[in-house]
Amino acid sequence: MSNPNPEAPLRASAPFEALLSQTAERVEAEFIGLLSNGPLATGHRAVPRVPERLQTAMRHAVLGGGKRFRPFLVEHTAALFDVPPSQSIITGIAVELIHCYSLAHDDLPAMDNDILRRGQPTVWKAFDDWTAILAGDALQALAFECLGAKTCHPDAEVRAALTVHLARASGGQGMVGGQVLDLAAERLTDQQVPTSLNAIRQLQSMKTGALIVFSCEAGALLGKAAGSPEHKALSTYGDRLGYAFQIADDLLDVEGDAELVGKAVAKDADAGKATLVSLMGVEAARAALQQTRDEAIQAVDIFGARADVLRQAADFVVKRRK
Ligand code: GRG
Repeated sequence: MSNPNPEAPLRASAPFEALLSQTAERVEAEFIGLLSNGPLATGHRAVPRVPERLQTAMRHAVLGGGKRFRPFLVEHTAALFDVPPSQSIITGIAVELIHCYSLAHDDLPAMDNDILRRGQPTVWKAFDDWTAILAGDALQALAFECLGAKTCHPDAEVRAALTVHLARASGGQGMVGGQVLDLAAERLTDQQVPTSLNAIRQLQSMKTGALIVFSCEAGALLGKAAGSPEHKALSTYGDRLGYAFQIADDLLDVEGDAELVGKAVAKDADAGKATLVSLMGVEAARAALQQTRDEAIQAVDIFGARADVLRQAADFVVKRRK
């Protein structure tokens, strides 16, 4: 479904899937512009051309797939503060660039050694490992360039807050830190393998949760509501949603269809890895997923009916099959 007027406020009454694909179309169009090897559309002067091989690998990593769930969260949390999609999209693009870089690196032979992502060959498989590493590096740099651009937000303090929050969510105390804990537990014999539910939850809240929390808090930051009760509510919502997302991902690894999911499944189980599902069991994991969804929905009570889209997003996470 395409939106004839990209400036138009979002209609929260539209079916959830239609809203999600509306965001996905916006994100795709923005990425095509950003990675078309012209001057970057981030409000800065024209920059030297990106080498063609790098550009092609970056495009492979970001285009043609993905639910774009994180930009969706940015867009719809920002809408609660009357920030239009034409403004919030740049922050959504920044977080999706980080997400895509993390997937390109996670799929490398040195990490998860995956050959399929979003139904396509992974970046290293389509190119080689050094190109995939460097494409991921360049996507990460581009994410922060986006946040520094005036098109992201006219207020430099808001841009600085977004930059600090995204750096923390994606760096050593967030996604990268969680990935290190995960790989260290799997590979280093002198490391304690996290076997308690709490340890796994902590790891996952860094590895997967932090970017989702950022995506939800971004709305409050863009709406100049940092530190407000509304900001706190979105942070709690993001935390619960991130946890639900991870349980659902672990359940998909156990029960999912590789063709639909677009990547290998049963990897964790085959590797004998402790996951939320292996520790709780499938039935208890389903119950925890439902309870976490309820907590996410409750967290946004403060916004009343305006947060209905976010409530639907929590349901989407519970029901997703890919
Ligand atoms: C390499 C620094 C570094 C970090 C990797 C994100 C990540 C950290 C690893 C991915 C492992 C994984 C499968 C985590 C589960 C949650 C997750 C991030 C799933 C993929 O995200 P989706 O479902 O994917 O939003 P799409 O393709 O829709 O964008």
